Formats: sequence, structure tokens, C-alpha cells
Amino acid sequence: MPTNLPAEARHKWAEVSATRNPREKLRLMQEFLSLVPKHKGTAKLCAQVKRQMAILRREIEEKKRKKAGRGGPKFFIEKEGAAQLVILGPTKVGRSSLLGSLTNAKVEISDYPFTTREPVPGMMPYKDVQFQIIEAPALVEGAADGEGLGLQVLALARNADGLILMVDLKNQPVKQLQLILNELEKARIILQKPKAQVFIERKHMGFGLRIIVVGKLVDCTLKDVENLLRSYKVANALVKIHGEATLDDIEDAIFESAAYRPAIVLANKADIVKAKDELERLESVVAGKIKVIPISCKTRLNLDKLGEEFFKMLEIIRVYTKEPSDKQPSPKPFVLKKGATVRDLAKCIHSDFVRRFSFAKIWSDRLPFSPRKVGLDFKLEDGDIVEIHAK
Ligand SMILES: Nc1nc2c(ncn2[C@@H]2O[C@H](COP(=O)(O)OP(=O)(O)OP(=O)(O)O)[C@@H](O)[C@H]2O)c(=O)[nH]1
Ligand SMILES: [Mg+2]
Repeated sequence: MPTNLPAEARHKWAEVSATRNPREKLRLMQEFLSLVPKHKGTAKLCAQVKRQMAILRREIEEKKRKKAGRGGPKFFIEKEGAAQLVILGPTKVGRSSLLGSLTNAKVEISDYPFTTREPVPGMMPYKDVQFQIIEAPALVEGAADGEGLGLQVLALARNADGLILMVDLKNQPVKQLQLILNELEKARIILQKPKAQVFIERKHMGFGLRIIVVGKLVDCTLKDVENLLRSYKVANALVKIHGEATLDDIEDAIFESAAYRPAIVLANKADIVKAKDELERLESVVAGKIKVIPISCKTRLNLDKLGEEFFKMLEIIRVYTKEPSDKQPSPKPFVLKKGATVRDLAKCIHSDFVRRFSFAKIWSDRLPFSPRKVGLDFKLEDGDIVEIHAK
């Protein structure tokens, strides 16, 4: 991106980040924009901020409507289960049919377009976990510019852990997918795992700046990163840098602009006559960049495989904990990101557990012998049983 923003603009963004009140945030964003010099390097950033402002305006409107007792659709859905997956797609591709086939949600299926007008959640069991699947209202062209319910649908996608991009083989699936990909791109939701992932967790005053580099920095030093963060007044934060990150990646993270979400394409209505040709065309356009699975909600083709596909796509693992005094581990696993360590697990169990940690015992078939005594940095895998001993 390199934005080379003036100091006033950077400081203004610090104020934006620190504000929770939507109206105040909106006002500060407007001021921020007026401080940004307009050139090629800042065009993307300005567009992104304007989009964030449009979402805020909708949120404010929605709240007003609710206060006035006029209800209106509820768009934010609290996460439940191991992961939240949003079904995105144009109208009539079969989003409701899929949700109804995978979960026990009450759905309205019809041959008329735009039947679903607000997000509908359902829980899908897979092994000993559950995925929360949400049908988003149909995505239309211009969604990222505020067309229809577009902004809310894209905000829903941004908030999810993974995306199900749904097209149907009956009605120009290549065009349908292009529409979805275009709108996601405009909303800066990316589907390919980026080379770098930067997480900035704002912390309380006095915490200071703690930067953890898991991968490596490209063309910059730790000092450069620190200076950049300080120029945006990010002074109390835990910053985790994964992969190969440039200063631009870090600036992107400050603006929370690009969000990576893993995705899968489901090509529905594989039961129709010309499905095979359409599928081939679709696959050649996607060219292996995203996994494409033909399904049919009508004949249930491949529906039973989806749990495993979602699990793989999300890159999660299940870890079972055991009390030292118990013989059996708890039947309900903790769900963690692939690559998680005993430390991550301990944090999930109790905020104080890391400080009081003494050692852990691991049981797993992949180890030459079990249990094995390990420390906080031990990397966990799917199916591990862990017993933590505290001081
Ligand atoms: N042939 C065939 N038709 C299907 C399949 N799945 C859904 N349909 C039909 O496609 C139409 C639309 O299905 P819905 O599930 O309502 O689609 P939607 O994407 O939720 O549509 P909106 O919410 O209205 O945007 C209905 O007539 C379904 O019966 C399938 O696998 N095969
Ligand atoms: Mg529907």
C-alpha cells in the first residue's frame, strides 16, 4: 500500500481506533479522510474507510429503527460451536435448501427470488463438535457499494471463521462465482492465505508494545515496526506477526483492512442434466485456487462429506483435557487453531493458568510413548489428550 500518511492523519486514526461509539467513530473517520492526501497510494485506503463508514451508518440506522420499535432484520449473530460459517451466494442457488439439509434450522425454500431476507443460523454436528452455519441473504451485484443488504451481508462474512461460496449448476455458475468474488474483493475479504498475517490486540495503558515475530520481517527491522506502530499511537498492544511480513502488511493490519477467510465453493443442483459441463467450466475458471465440490440438496450428493471438508478448511484441531485425578478425558474437546501450543490451551482454560503452569502430560498415538511430559511450547495436534499440572 505504502500510504506515507502525514502525522496528523495517523494520530486521527489512533482516535478512530480508540472510539467505540459509532457516531463519534463516524465523525472521526470523516476528519481522518480530510487529512489524507489523495494519490494512488492512498486510493485503496480511502475506499476502505468509506466502506467502513457506510457500514457504521447502517448500524446507526438499524439501532434507531429498533429503538423506535420497528424491529428490522437482526444481522449480527453471536458465535456458537467450533466455528461460524456463512453461506454466501446469489439468490435461488439453494442456500436455504443447504442449511435445511445440514442443520435443523427452520428454512423457507421457494422458487421465488430473495426469499431469505435476514441471516438464519443453524447448528451442524460433525464428530464431537458442531459448526454454526448461517444462511446470509442473497448477495447482489454492487453489494460492497451498499446495494440491497450488501453491506450487512459482507459484514457478516467478515465476522465469520469461514465462507461457503454457493453457486448453482443450473444458472451460469461461472458468472455467479465471479459476482461473489468481485464483491468480496471490493470489501477486502481475501480468500487466499496471505504470506503474512498480523494480529494487533489492543491492551490497557502500561502494557507497552510487545511484538512477537513467528515468521520473519521483510525489508524492515523490529525497530521500524515499532516506529510505525508508534506513529499511529499504537503504544499498548500485543502484536503477533506470522509469515513473511512487510511494513505495508503491518500498516494494513492497523487499518484492519484486509481480512483473510478460508472458503470453499459448493456447486449445487448437480442433479440437473447439463451439470457436468457447467462443473467443468467452473473448475477450469477456479483453476485449483479454491476447492470446488459439486453437491445436490435434492439427491444429497456429497452432503455427508461436507463436515470433513469444513473441518479441513478451517484448520482447526480438537484437544481433550483431563483432570489429574480422572481416568477419562472430558468428552467435549477444546477447539484450537492448527499450530496451537499447550500455552494457547492453558489460556483458553483460565487466564491464570499460564502463570501457574508447572508441566503438562500428553497422550497421543503419534508419540512413541504416552504420556509424555511437556512444557508450554509443545505443539498440539488433533485428538491430543492433555493433563495440565499447575503450581
Ligand atoms: N434441481 C435442484 N433444485 C434445487 C436444489 N436445491 C435447491 N433447489 C431449488 O432451488 C430453488 C431455490 O432454493 P432455495 O433453497 O430457496 O434458494 P436460496 O438460495 O435460499 O434462495 P433465496 O433465499 O430466495 O435467495 C427451490 O425451488 C429449490 O427447490 C438441488 O439440489 N437441485
Ligand atoms: Mg433462502
